[in-house]
Parts: sequence; structure tokens; C-alpha cells
Amino acid sequence: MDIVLGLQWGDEGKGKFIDLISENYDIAARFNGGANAGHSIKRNDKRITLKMIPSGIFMEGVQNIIGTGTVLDPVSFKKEILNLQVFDESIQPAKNLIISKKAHFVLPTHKLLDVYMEENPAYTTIGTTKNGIAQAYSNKILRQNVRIGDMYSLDFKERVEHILVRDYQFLADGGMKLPDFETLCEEFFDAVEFLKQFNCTETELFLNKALVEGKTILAEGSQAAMLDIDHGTYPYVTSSSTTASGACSGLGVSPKKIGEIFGIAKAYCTRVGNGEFPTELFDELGDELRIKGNEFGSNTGRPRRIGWLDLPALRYAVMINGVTQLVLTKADVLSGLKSVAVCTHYELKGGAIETTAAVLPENAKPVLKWLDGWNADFSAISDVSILPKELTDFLSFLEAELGVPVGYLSIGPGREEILKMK
Ligand code: 2SA
Ligand code: MG
Repeated sequence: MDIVLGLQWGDEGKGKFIDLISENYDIAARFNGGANAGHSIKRNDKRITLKMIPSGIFMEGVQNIIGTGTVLDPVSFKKEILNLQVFDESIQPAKNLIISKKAHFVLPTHKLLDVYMEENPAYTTIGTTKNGIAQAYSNKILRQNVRIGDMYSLDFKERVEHILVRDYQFLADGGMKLPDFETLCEEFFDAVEFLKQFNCTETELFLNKALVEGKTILAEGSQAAMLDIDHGTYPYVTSSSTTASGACSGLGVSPKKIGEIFGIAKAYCTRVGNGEFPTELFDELGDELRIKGNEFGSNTGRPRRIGWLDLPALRYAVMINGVTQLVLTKADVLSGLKSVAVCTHYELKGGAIETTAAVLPENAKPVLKWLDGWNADFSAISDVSILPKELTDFLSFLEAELGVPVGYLSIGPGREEILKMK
């Protein structure tokens, strides 16, 4: 099993890379997160953003899995499937998409609770996508949630309604203006009926049997290392395991089965939501790169914060994931700058140096190294040998600093705009 992961704060371009390589695999599997993900894919000049559906859905013969470590909002999932069918009529999602019976439901009140907590000063504001992710995962840990397999039980409706009524009471007591309860229930249970046309089964058994038969699996990570619930910049993180070990637990596949671990990183950094970001740019250059790189949330449209590449954070992400190959994206966005900066380490109060961001230290001053910028018409580059020297120097510098090879370089948003380096 190979794994694709984001190494920064999300939106590194995982969707595009996965779309490129998933045709080499028999199975594409999502192991974490829910509708908070936004994997943007461009096909035939049209763009679609996938949330729950693995990118292998576009490949004939690839079996797609929504694994146990995910949380599934049936209302959002139904919309996503219908949208996908409008995007490409030839796709038959019910034929090659399997959902884990043990994945957890995101309930309608989970989304309301997310909004409530974000807007209530009694709680820390995280800047979530308001998809109910933290609520579904916390109820899973509390052992109070319902799972996909529960939808076949006779008392499913009753159990869900019990939770919804309880949450409504809590939110009403908190002074939240709530949508009509009946409408909310109807929409949810309708979407659950829609979900039943999909094969919901024990995906662990499916995946392990496939491995025994010699089939290949690509595990698709959502969000990114620095948003991991354990290893990220807590509390400004998502609520799932976004790292390589999360792929194993989220899919029920042994670590012994892992092959390549592709780590995706941008040539600069972006972040949405709150939380520390030592290399953040607050000047016009940041605004310029945001526009040039189209740095706006794929689902929520939120403007992303922009900063220079952060090597301490990247070293840390490479380390905890055991990355075997880097996939560098968006170097084209930096094209035309006379020089580009990279943060090599942080200087702490008192002068101490930190080279690996185990926890991004407060009051850390990023120490920047300036490298020569590159300037090229990337649309005309189809071969590694004609890359500008300044860019290949930049890549060699990263390889030396991180101890992993750059396996691929993305040079534009299009599907074909990616170079295999070695
Ligand atoms: P949540 O909704 O509970 O997971 O939010 C918690 C934090 O995790 C961040 N987060 C993300 N960061 C970048 N991209 C994400 N997905 C979408 C995209 C986001 C969008 O791909 O563009 O459309 O805005 C994503 N999902 C969660 C979030 O910003 C919080 O900091
Ligand atoms: Mg994204």
C-alpha cells in the first residue's frame, strides 16, 4: 500500500497528484476526515472538487473505498454524488465505491454544534470548515455516535432522533436559532436511503484480501500533517489522524504493508483557519501570491494565509510520516520573483535555535535564507532538462535539507502539468 499525504496545512495539491497516479493502482482508499476535505481536480477544462469520494472514481477499473477512519455526512455525500454525475455522466459511482460499515456518521446537529462553538466566546475559535468534523469524531470517542452499518438496524431512526433531540435541546438552551427539526430529519433520512444503494461493508476485509491477491492500494490522505490531531499545531488542527500511521489505523491495514509514502508540499506555505504560522506574509507579496496561486478554500472559498516555505515544519512532517518521495507543487506560482525565501530554522527567545518544529514554538522568529528566484514560461516546459537552473538549485537545496528526493514537480494546475524528476 502506498500513501499520499499533505505535509503542510492542507491544499498542497494532493487531489491533482492522486488523480495522476491512481490509474497505477487497483484501489484508491480514503482513510480520514470527511466533507472538510476539498480535493480539486481539473478534467477536460472543467474543475470539480471532491470531498468524500476518492479521486480514483475517474479511473475505470479502480475500486474506491471510503474507509473506517472517516466520518461521512450523508447529506453532503448525496450532493457530491449528484454533482459528480452532472460533471461526468459516464461515471457510475455505485458500481465502484465501497463504504466502511465502521465509518461514523456526521449528523445534522454535528454541523450546527460546529457553528455554535465557533461563534460562542466560551469556546476556542478554531476556524473550522463547519462540517461537523470535530463533533462527529468526539462523539465517536465518547462512544455515543452511530456508524454507517447501523443504518440497517430497525432502531436506527429512533437512535438518531434521540441524539438529534438531545443536541437540539442543548443548542436551544444555548440560545442558537435552529432550523426546522422535521425538515432537518427528513433531509438526513432521505440521504441515508440514498446511501443504501452503495456497498457498505467490512472494508478492512476487502483491503487485506486484495493485498493477499497482489492488488495495489493507494491511500489518500486528507488535510495534512500539521493539522493532525496528535502531531499538528493543536488546538488549531482537524480531529483526525492525517499522517501515515493514520492510514494504517483508518483502513485496518498493517504498517508492514506500506511501500512508498508520497509527501506533497508547496514551494511556499498556506493555511486556512486559525493557528500559528511563523513564516506568514502580511504584505503585498502575500496578496499577489494568493491571487496568482488561486489560494482560496476549495469548499468554503476562504482566502488562505500565505507564507514562505517553512523547513522546520517540513522536516518534522517528513520525519513523522517517513516520507520516501517529495512531490513539490506550485513552484510556478513563485516564478518571476527575483529571490525566494525559505525558513531554515527558528530562533527562539534567548537565541536558541530550533530546526525541527516538534511543536511550533511560540515567539519563534523564522530565520530566512534567500535563494535566487526563477523565471520561466512553465506552459512550455515538458522536460526536466529545460527547467531553470535556479529552480533545480532550489530543489537540490530542499533535498539536502530534508533528506528525501523530489520525485515529482508540479508546474501548473492542469492534469498533465507535472514532471517526474527521477
Ligand atoms: P475542521 O473543519 O474541523 O476539520 O477544521 C479544523 C482545522 O482544519 C483546517 N482544515 C483545512 N485546511 C485546509 N483545507 C481544508 N479543506 C478545504 C480545502 C477547506 C476549505 O481543501 O480547501 O474549503 O476551506 C481543511 N479542512 C480542515 C481548518 O481550516 C481548521 O483550521
Ligand atoms: Mg484542499
